[in-house]
Amino acid sequence: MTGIDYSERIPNNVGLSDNRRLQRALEDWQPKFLDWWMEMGPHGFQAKETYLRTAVSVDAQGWAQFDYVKMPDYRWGLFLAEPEPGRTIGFGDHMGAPAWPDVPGEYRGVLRRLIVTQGDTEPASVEQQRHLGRTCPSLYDLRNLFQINVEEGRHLWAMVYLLDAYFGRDGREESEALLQRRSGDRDKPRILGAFNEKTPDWLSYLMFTYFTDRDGKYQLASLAESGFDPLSRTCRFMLTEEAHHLFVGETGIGRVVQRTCELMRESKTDDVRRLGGIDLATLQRYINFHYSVSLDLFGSEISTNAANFYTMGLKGRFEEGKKRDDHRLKDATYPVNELDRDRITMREAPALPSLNERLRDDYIADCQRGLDRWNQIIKKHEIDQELRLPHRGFHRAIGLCAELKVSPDGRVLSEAEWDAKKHEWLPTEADAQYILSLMQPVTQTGRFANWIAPPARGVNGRPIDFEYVRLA
Ligand code: BYC
Repeated sequence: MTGIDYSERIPNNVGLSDNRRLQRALEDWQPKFLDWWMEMGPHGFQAKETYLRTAVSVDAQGWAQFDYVKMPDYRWGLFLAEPEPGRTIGFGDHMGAPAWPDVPGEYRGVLRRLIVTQGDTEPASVEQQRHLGRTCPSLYDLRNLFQINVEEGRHLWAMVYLLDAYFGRDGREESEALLQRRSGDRDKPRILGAFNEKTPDWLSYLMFTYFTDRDGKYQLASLAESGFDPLSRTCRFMLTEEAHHLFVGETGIGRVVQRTCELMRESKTDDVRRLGGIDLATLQRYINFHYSVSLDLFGSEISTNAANFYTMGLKGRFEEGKKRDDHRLKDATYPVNELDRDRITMREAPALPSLNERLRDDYIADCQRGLDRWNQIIKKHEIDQELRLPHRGFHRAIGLCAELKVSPDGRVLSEAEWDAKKHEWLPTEADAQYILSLMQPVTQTGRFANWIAPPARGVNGRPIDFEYVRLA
């Protein structure tokens, strides 16, 4: 069961050939997916051979195989993690009951919406990143971008499988709609805010893979706890792929910080723009932006939706199994933000409707770990500056702070105060123009753009100067 059957038109480890109805539905969807990929996938590189990894089995040992592939020939398919024999539901009203092999009728609508929301982000991110290839800082980075793009495409397959296999005609309609919405399109936008923002340059992309892909990690981990077993198994396998996306973000920003520090040391100035680098102040503004739009992805501090998802056994907490409480949370409380006139304070709120905030807290602590590592790089260069996460209320569009103007250090401001300062805190038009001016493609093997340091090592034991994408 762990091996993936590549002799079939749709590679899978779900026994697709035994389910003719599902096979037909997915074979009908496959060419539409490919049309979408050709129209909205990486622009200008579809015919180039890229050194990509493909899943060959879903167990912990060596699930990946690396080889040159043209992206449209990538074998997108359906992969579920191994079933856990005797798995029971770990939280909510059905705690202790056997995990559901099928959708419980009464939760059908809610579950479908959760799966559609998750599924919608996957093609959205590919659309956001489709023009980056032509300004790549190196072949190594170009390859990593394409790896992420094909895997986001596969994550779309993962959600479409659930919709087609378990939600009948409604599911098939949702699968079609996932290919019809477009990131940033005013008439048919993607569902969540951050997935309609632009990713116009490589700094934005690295920030996106650090901050926004990390939301993916926390949402997928919560869905991996689901009582609906096929969703749990799908998400467990997706998480193994997600790790690489987070690696690209963390090491990518780390390499930018490294290069900035080298330039600062060489020239004894903070103003590394003169030398074609990205100054720490600009990096801080990009962090502020991407972190705040990613915080919005967790929903409101107080959410009856979140409470219902949990009580119904559909979406758990991060690492639910490791928590030492009753896993029902009917009487528990959790600290959330509150507005006390013009100050943001904390209060204990009922734990169930606070679950979005709790997941956001786990996410924030994880984000901070990367910043600590980047700050270590700065310190190693004996530079007395630090990158910081802004206050959680800063620049928010969802939840308690959506109507407020909050400074990075957490003060509630008047409109006038905000307007006077926002250019110091968020990327400006001039920042964006400067970053765009740096986006000159570097495509010789082993060469890197001046604004980013080379990585510590290559992919899959290959050297840094390996021909990761064959452009000739
Ligand atoms: N933008 O009760 P509330 C990833 C809506 S990333 C626009 O607080 P809830 C990836 C909300 O839908 C992970 N609308 O929200 C990363 C609700 O509308 P309805 C994606 C928003 O439901 C990089 C209303 O506001 N996965 O995988 O508790 C690359 C009230 O909100 C937003 C998931 O998100 C927003 N930001 O929580 C590739 C997991 N936030 O229902 C991939 C599945 C809220 O009143 N989704 N709204 O019409 C969920 O668990 C939940 O839907 C959310 C929202 C956590 C997103």
